[in-house]
Amino acid sequence: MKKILTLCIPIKNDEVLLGMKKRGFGCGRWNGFGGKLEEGETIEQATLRELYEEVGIKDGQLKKAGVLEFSFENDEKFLQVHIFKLLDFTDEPIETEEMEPQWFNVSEIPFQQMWSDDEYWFPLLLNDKLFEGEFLFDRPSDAEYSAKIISKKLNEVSELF
Ligand code: 8WW
Repeated sequence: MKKILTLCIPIKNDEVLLGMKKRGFGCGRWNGFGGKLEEGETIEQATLRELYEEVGIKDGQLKKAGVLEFSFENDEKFLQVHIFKLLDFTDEPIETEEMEPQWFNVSEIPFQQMWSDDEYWFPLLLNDKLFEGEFLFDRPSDAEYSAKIISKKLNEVSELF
């Protein structure tokens, strides 16, 4: 069973906007903004809706960055995450029930408090490379436990979905 998720990283100058997830899946970690597709939505529409719901931003330009597949040991399901950058936005980030937003300089991204795969693909995203990859984890992260990577594939590609 495949589940499609979106993930969006707003970027302005040399800073990225991340959110501290306050509840649910990925709670206690910094991440971009995103979530599940609703019925009838395109991936881009879902990305913009989640961005607005989680951090109050509704303008700017989406740029495709990568597609990653995540799975967990002893679990049939996998997540296919479509990753975008958001550029040229002017709306101010706001805190929501889901996320506490904070700007980070690109040289000070808090990888120790993020999903453990992020340190591999963030540099590609920041350098305008497109990428595809697959990560197998031992089990899902929560505030106390950082999922460990059992295997990984990550490649730069010339085109995406
Ligand atoms: N950065 N899974 C999608 C999502 C889901 C729910 C709320 C965002 C990962 C990152 N994100 C996710 S889930 C992204 C917000 C990951 C495994 N590694 N790295």
